[in-house]
Amino acid sequence: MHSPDPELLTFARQMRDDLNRLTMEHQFAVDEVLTKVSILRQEFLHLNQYNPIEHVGSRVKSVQSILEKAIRRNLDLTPAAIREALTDIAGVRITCSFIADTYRILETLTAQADVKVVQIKDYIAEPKPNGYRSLHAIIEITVFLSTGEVPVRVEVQIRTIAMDFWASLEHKIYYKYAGVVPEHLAQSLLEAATSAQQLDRRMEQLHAEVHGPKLADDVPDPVWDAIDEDVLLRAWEANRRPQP
Ligand code: 0O2
Repeated sequence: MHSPDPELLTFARQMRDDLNRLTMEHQFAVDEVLTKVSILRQEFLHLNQYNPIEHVGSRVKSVQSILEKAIRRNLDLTPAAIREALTDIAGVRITCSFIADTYRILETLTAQADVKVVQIKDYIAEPKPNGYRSLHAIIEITVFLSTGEVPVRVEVQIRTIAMDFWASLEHKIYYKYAGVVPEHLAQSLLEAATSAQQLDRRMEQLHAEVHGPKLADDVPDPVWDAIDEDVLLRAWEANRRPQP
């Protein structure tokens, strides 16, 4: 092999560095979102003695798969064009117990002041024709680097365990048949999606029946063990005084 053009070599190094930087920035953005989700999860558990999140996963696309998608989309192969067009370089997937929890998590996450909502797609209210259900949000958050602030977009998918189970099987089937799923399998998947939806509703009803609005009364509340009585009385007095 003849030695490469030195200019091309310099360009290749620059491109590699730019793309590595792009993935690094997206990894930082994912870390920020994971911290936010972890705080929401713990706060919810603290307030309600109930954990609405079953599982949280994340991934940042590799340089290789970023380039493949950019080529598929016929994008200009520049870091700026890739950054602008690809909104799923960073992905976070949150699996919840119940449908109501998916909306609650979406609302609380997107209401945060440092989270800019770019796009929301509600495939729970309006499932895809193949039966796919999930909430998708593209959010933008700021990553603070030594070189300055960078806005970075993260795709957040929020769904129930049943929706996630269905989506992961459908994904495998879709790839096995390179996107052309035989009719009988597509039909079975659609029926399975309906069953998953019914299961979600059933589980939510059961949960409401067991816990219902009386959740707070049912849970033993060890407040008297946590605060010494003298301290409690002093705090009570202080809080009853008119505040300046
Ligand atoms: P992967 O391998 O999971 O990353 P876009 O991402 O912009 O090209 P689109 O359709 O405009 O595609 O965005 P949308 O609808 O928000 O979907 C983005 C992601 O949601 C997909 O990413 C999947 O992860 C998931 N998804 C969407 N539709 C389906 C579906 O029918 N079945 C399953 N199993 N997952 C789905 P990628 O890049 O396609 O795949």
